[in-house]
Amino acid sequence: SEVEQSYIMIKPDGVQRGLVGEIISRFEKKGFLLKGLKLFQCSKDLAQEHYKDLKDKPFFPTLIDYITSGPVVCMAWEGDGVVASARKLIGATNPLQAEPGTIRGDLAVQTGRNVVHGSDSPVNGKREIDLWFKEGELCQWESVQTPWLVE
Ligand code: YYY
Ligand code: MG
Repeated sequence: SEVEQSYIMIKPDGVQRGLVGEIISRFEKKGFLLKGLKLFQCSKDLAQEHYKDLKDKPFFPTLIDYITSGPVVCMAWEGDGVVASARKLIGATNPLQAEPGTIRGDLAVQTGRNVVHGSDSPVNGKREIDLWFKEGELCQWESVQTPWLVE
């Protein structure tokens, strides 16, 4: 598919804190199309591959421990401009700097517990969806809302 997709993931703190519905709801209400969704406990290998660009950062080992500390919710969302828009909905990496109204701005206080991940480019959106979802786990479907969202 040529349509832009973003990999959005509710991190273990978001799952433990009962924020799954709240976070999914923000993307649903915005009007993007949900293509894949699962609760998943990931391996260290997968977490390290996902965050491979950060492997030399001092916080990398604790980041991997955190992401593998419990189940995450993996999502693939689709739509024109979804990558940048999702990053706006999510807010700044440091939740204390994230604007009110954003997910991190409303629901978190620390960079190391910032509840949600969003891809930083369409290329990484595709890379991360390929990494986290297997063949057959994404759905091809049309939402009845689409004609009321896109003219
Ligand atoms: O894309 P985003 O999640 O907003 O930030 P990244 O710079 O890609 O870092 C990924 C992840 O790493 C971040 O969500 C929390 C963690 N992290 C950290 O623990 N300490 C930092 N100084 C920077 C990032
Ligand atoms: Mg990032």
